[in-house]
Amino acid sequence: MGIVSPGFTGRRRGGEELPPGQYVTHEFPVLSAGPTPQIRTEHWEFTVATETGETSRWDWAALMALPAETITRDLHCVTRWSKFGTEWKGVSLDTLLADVETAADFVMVHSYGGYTTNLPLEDLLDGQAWIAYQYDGEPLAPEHGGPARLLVPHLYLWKSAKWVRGLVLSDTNDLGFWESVGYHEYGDPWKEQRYAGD
Ligand SMILES: Nc1nc2c(c(=O)[nH]1)N[C@H]1C(S)=C(S)[C@@H](COP(=O)(O)O)O[C@H]1N2
Ligand SMILES: [Mo]
Repeated sequence: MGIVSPGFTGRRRGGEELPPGQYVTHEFPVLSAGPTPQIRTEHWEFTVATETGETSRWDWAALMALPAETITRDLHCVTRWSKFGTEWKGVSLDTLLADVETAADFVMVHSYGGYTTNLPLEDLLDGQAWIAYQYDGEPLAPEHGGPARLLVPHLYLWKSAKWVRGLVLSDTNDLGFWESVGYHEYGDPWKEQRYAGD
């Protein structure tokens, strides 16, 4: 038996972890479509509204009381930078949505400051998304979305809404901020779904 396992090329798992058209950066660029909102945790809340109008709320203490996970994931921005191995701490959307009754298929994510982004509800479930409040062992910096942001690392990073304030569940796939000006409604980096029609 060889010491090198089949398929291992000396790069990251067969060199397959960099999606097409991306390059690696070791920086952590800041991309914000407007000014950075300053949200104090004592004023922070996160809400989930269902398609029938039921609303669930968490204040900061309630978020902190939920079981958190530390996860390491690669980030892929549609402007072509990717950052490998970023470490986050946050609460899984599986935990937050566990008691939310819904038959909706879609979600509009809303941020403090007015940013929105849309995605299918199933992309927030099954260990794919978190409300993240620590990056690299430190409280999440305001420019990166602190006190808390959505993290959905399997989609292009514009889906990971910074300063997240809530989800609105819907039967219809309405378009968010970037999606409504021509970015792809789904945004799978492995399929290079950058713009509508890709
Ligand atoms: N609220 C909000 N969230 C946002 C954005 C934004 O402008 N406002 N930009 C998105 C885009 S395009 C990217 S690439 C990432 C950038 O996250 P970063 O600034 O932490 O690198 O945040 C996403 N989330
Ligand atoms: Mo982006």
